[in-house]
Amino acid sequence: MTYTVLDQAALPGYLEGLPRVMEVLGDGQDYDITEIGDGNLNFVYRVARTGDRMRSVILKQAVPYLRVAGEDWPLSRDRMIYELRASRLYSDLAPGLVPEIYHADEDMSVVVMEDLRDLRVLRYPMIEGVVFPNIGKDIGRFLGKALFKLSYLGMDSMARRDLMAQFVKNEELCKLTEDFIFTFPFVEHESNYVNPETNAHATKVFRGDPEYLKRVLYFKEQFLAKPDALLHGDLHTGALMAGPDATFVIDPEFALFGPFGFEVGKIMANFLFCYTAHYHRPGGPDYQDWLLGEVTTIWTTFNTEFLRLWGEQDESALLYPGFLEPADLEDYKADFMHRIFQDAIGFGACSLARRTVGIAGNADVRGIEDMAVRTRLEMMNIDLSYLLMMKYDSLDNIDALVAVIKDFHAARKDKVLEGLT
Ligand code: ADP
Ligand code: SR1
Ligand code: MG
Repeated sequence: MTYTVLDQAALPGYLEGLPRVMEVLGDGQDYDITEIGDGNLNFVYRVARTGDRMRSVILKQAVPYLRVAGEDWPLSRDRMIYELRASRLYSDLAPGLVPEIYHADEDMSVVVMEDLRDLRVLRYPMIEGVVFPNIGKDIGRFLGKALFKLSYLGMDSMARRDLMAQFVKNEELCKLTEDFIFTFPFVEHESNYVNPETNAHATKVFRGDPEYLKRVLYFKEQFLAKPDALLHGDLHTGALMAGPDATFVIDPEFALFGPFGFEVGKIMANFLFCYTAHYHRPGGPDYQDWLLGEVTTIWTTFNTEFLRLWGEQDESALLYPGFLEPADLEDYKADFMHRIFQDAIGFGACSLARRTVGIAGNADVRGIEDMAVRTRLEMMNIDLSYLLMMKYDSLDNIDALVAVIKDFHAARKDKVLEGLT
């Protein structure tokens, strides 16, 4: 089919040609169609059978530009190819953690999928202070399964290289990450967020510090050069949908082979942003404690799941049965997980900086209307990024990380709270 942008009028005709989708939507004449996309890149519609909200699907279409920047910023539609490929893989290895795909259409850059109608994009209830009892565990399980099974530990050499070839051309989105996460926030750049005070603080704290910048460059180097596993590539709280009993991962269009720590650190950092936001948002200290507890749970669950799968695998691209004596293998595993842990902190520090001073900031803090409050919290995230980047290689376990974060906040809390209410 020749590519056309589907507007609301064209959606029924498109969907009616798809038997699986019509099974979900059922018989009837009319549809209720709403554009629900709040993302940065694509158009997303909910199509429901009029009068029956339980009969609905989500249709997502990539357009040949970067939506957040407008039609003048071209971006090829190829990103949908990678979203579809990654979605298929995740459906197989993490069923129940990703939406069911009803229809995949590479020519039209379209995916039609299960409507997670009773769930919310995690970022927004987290801003409101809603507790999700299983969130850290679900995220950790997803990370453990996906990162192990789609790595050189879980795949044989041939299958792994074949899979790498299927993702190597997701070049434009990789370039967005290289620029917008690892470069532009750390220099003066026109794409950066405009808040003169915050910007001046970033310049004072890290843009002029070669030790910090060398560390950022080291993490960019890892992102470019270390294809550990297939990553989702954009796993933040806006790419998770959650309810009291369910967690789903959406939006894997940035999928690439990259370092384990990038995936783990990015999502952990999103919980740290939210912590800062709750000096002003309604959750207060209890919610902040919960957030930090979930950071721990994400890490410990990931670590346990990853090692559980490793315990079941003795042969893969990396592994050869009997290559190490059992005790030596245990040492190797401990070193391996330790490296991922420290990398996750460094990547998390990049993420904290990027979402504070770069394009596409997190609503947690950037959505605060009172500019004086927002600026104060942004400065705090800049300082936290600096601290974690300078300390990542001296933190040996999750308790040490939590202690450093707690000390950081304890030292600043009173000053931040002055006049905040
Ligand atoms: P983008 O790639 O443009 O960032 P997303 O995949 O993040 O788009 O989707 C944008 C929004 O659409 C999400 O924030 C969410 O509100 C909604 N959405 C996406 N997928 C689903 C789904 N399967 N069920 C319900 N809502 C969804
Ligand atoms: C222009 S960069 C836009 C950002 O949105 C996506 O969600 C990614 O995080 C990307 O970095
Ligand atoms: Mg997206």
